[in-house]
Amino acid sequence: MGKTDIYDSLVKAKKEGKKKFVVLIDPDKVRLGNMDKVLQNAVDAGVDYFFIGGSLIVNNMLDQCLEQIKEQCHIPMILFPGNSLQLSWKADAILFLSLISGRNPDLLIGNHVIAAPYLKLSPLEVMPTGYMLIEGGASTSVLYMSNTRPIPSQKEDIAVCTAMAGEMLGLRLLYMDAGSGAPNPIPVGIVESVSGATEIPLIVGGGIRTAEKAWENARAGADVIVVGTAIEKDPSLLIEMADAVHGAQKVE
Ligand code: 1GP
Repeated sequence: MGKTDIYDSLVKAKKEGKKKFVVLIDPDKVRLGNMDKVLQNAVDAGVDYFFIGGSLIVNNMLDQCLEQIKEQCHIPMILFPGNSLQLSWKADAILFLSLISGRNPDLLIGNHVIAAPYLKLSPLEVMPTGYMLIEGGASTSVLYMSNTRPIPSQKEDIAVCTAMAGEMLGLRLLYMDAGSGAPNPIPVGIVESVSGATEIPLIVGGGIRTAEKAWENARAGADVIVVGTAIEKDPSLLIEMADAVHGAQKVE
């Protein structure tokens, strides 16, 4: 198994104005028995990638979850690790997240030092990602676990400067997240401002519950839209959300 070229595909899609739709699978939340429906819908809807991870994984189901997905479809699996224990060679790639909205040194560089030798040996494609938590109206798991404060959702200038700094430091993706299950998804204004101020692909997620909101954020400049909770609750939403995101392609 070799390294994938997922990053290059994201850059190419961005240049062409094409939008990508990602389903977040939290190995703890999706009971493996229920995965069949999600996987079948994901194939039918043309889901581009799976993100696999959660703030905590308490059931040690990561490897089984990755194996089950691989048995049933060819959609690439990208690790979205909540900590450095959530690593597996069974995935295709990893978001190597630096939590640039926070000031917790472990999540800016500390855990990366621990994970680096493992990742160097692994077949995973490593994608350095500036991860930005934006206030989403509740104390989500990621806020508690990361011990950081999110960027206030009305402070667009802070979000823009943080994203620009991440890009200037050489990070290759930006991920703005309101946190899983956030009551308020990221406002269009911040997506527009951050997207307008940076060149690298922009991932947006957290609290997106409708196809309209997914479409709106993609039109505002998100290159990748991530949905987890809404699809865990209702797998049938997956198809309309994927259609909305893919339909948000910018035609010049
Ligand atoms: C969280 O962006 C993801 O990290 C997805 O959030 O579960 O609210 O869709 P939801």
